[in-house]
Order: sequence, then C-alpha cells, then structure tokens
Amino acid sequence: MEKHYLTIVIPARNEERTIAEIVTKCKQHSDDVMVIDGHSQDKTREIAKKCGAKVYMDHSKGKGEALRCGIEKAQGEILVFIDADGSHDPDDIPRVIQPIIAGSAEHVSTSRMRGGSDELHGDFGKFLRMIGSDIITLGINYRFNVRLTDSQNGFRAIKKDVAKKLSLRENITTIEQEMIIKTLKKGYRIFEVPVHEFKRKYGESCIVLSRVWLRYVFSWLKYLLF
Ligand SMILES: Nc1nc2c(ncn2[C@@H]2O[C@H](COP(=O)(O)OP(=O)(O)O)[C@@H](O)[C@H]2O)c(=O)[nH]1
Ligand SMILES: [Mg+2]
Repeated sequence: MEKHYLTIVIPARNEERTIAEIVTKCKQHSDDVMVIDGHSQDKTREIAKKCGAKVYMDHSKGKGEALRCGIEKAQGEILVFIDADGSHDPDDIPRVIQPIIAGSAEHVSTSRMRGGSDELHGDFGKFLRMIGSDIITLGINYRFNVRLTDSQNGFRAIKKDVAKKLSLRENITTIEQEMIIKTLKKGYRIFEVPVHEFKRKYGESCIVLSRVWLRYVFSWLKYLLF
C-alpha cells in the first residue's frame, strides 16, 4: 500500500514531551501525518512541525472538534486517529488498518478490554470510568446486535468517505461513541482489534469525569435512540 493512502490524525494539547516520538513513529506508516493542536501553551506545535507533521489548530472546543478538523483536512482514503500522550503505539497502525484494507470493515475500533490497559485500573475514579464505559458499550451492543468490548478508546481507523457521512457533532471525547453508534446506524461494518493502552507518559488526562459524565449519558441516549 502506498504510504499517503493513509492520513494519521493526532489530536494534541500540551504534549511537548511525547509529540516528537509519536509523530516520528507515525511518519513510518504514512506521509500524511497531521497534528491538530488544541492551542497548546508549550512547544507542541513547533516540535510537531520539526518532526514533519502538518500542524493545524482546533477551535478550542475540545478533542472531538479537533478530530472533525482532521477529517476535513485529511488527504488519505483511510484515517487513523491516535493520541499524542504515549497511550497508543503507532506501530500497531498496520494491524489496526488491516481489516479496512482487506475490505472486511469500514471502521476499526480498538479495544483496551481485549488488549489490556495501564490506565483503566487502580483507583476509584478509574473504576467508575471503566464501569461507565462498559455500560455504554453494552447499550451499543444490544441496540445494534454487535459484541464490542470498548467504545471509548481514541485509537481507531475509518474510511474517510464514511467518516464524512456521519455528520459528527460532538466537541469533546464523546465523539468516540458517536462515531461508533453512527457507523452502526448507517449500516457500515465495525471490526474490533485488541490494542494495549499504555499509561500517558506525562501530565493528566483532560477528562474530568464529574464534569462530563452527563454529556456521555446524554449523547449515548441521543444517538442510540434517535
Ligand atoms: N487538539 C486537541 N487535542 C486534545 C484536546 N483535549 C485533549 N486532547 C488530546 O487528545 C488526546 C487524548 O486526551 P487525554 O487527555 O489523554 O484523554 P484520555 O486518554 O481519554 O484520558 C491527547 O493526545 C490530548 O493531548 C483538545 O481540546 N484539543
Ligand atoms: Mg490519554
């Protein structure tokens, strides 16, 4: 497969300590690597450019809006979304896009439940996050008669024409479940690939559960039911 066939979209906000490694590794899998920057106050943009990524800024609405910017700007036929914090390994990309290349799926979602996670376990906040995520996944499974094990991981691949047809609206990380639900609703095929989630190398997650849980429940019900 030609390298530019694939566009890798990396949302990043204040990730100067990991962005070089992620971009450099992603460049081994595609010539079209873009960082969508969330107005970082550190050197994320400069470092990403130096490492050969195209850099665009989001509109300060959140990671979901950043991914939508990536979909608009991408040149490849297949899009890969991967985090900038070191939680995902770019060397898993060939395995993640394989079902799309083989023609057996339009969307590949990755599962930490099957590949293991260093981030999902260990304290009460993580426990709540995992239970919430499992309940959301169960709802998706019974609504669409599928058997996914993860609906929240930020590492996924999707055909660009399909992503554009989904009319994605979510501005925050709820875009992950929105992408999955709308893919299934439109009758496209989702394949799940196990990947390991590593602990973010530095800093803290942008997700504060007490602030966003209602938005998860609301968007889950909205897209599942209507
Ligand atoms: N462009 C952009 N990237 C973001 C924003 N918020 C988070 N990110 C990036 O999205 C990825 C996932 O964020 P993270 O806080 O680790 O969430 P978690 O992995 O779900 O806990 C990381 O690469 C962040 O730098 C944002 O508002 N804009
Ligand atoms: Mg993270």
